Amino acid sequence: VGLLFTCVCVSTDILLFLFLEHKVIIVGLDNAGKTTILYQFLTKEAVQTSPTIGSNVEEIAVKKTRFLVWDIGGQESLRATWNSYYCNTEIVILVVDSTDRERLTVTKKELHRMLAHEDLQDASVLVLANKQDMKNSMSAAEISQSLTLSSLNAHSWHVQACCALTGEGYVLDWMFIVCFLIQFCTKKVLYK
Ligand SMILES: Nc1nc2c(ncn2[C@@H]2O[C@H](COP(=O)(O)OP(=O)(O)OP(=O)(O)O)[C@@H](O)[C@H]2O)c(=O)[nH]1
Ligand SMILES: [Mg+2]
Repeated sequence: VGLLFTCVCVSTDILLFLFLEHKVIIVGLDNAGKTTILYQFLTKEAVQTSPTIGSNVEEIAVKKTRFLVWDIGGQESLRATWNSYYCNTEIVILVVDSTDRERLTVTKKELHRMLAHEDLQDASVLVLANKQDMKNSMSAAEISQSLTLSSLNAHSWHVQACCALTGEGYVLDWMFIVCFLIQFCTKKVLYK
């Protein structure tokens, strides 16, 4: 009976995941490439961007699953407003400029502060190590270590190297499948 109950719960979770809309926020420091990533997802092209004041929001559908994706401006003066986007967020995408070694400690501080917020307790984290086309870019492993991702015991996370200009490193379907797997296999299913 226990196994049957678990199977029913898992199936319900999968169906709910597939047919409901999910809220995603894209955060990271200014110039990390967040807006470029959002529109690369949508248009499959590198669009010309300017610094985001406030946010951009787009709905992205992957088969029947819809994601409401908020791209939030990363300038220092805007970071205090990030928390107004946290409510009901299921997936946090943190974009890192992999060439920006100097500000990685600032990113780390922002990430850990953000994940301490009660509205993000159930959110999964996808870190995109962007700008891999640039010389001297840090690897995904280096970024993972500098951000101390392994200390994120309360959150499911995954780090992925990518290049927003070419779209290399994140095939949209694949990325959301990863989000689905980390969110449901590690949290919702196992801890039910
Ligand atoms: N070489 C390279 N440049 C990139 C890449 N992704 C983004 N850029 C460039 O980085 C700059 C900043 O990109 P945006 O997408 O506007 O950055 P953002 O994170 O949205 O910045 P804010 O809106 O200020 O928070 C632009 O000139 C992009 O063309 C990448 O993968 N490689
Ligand atoms: Mg932007």
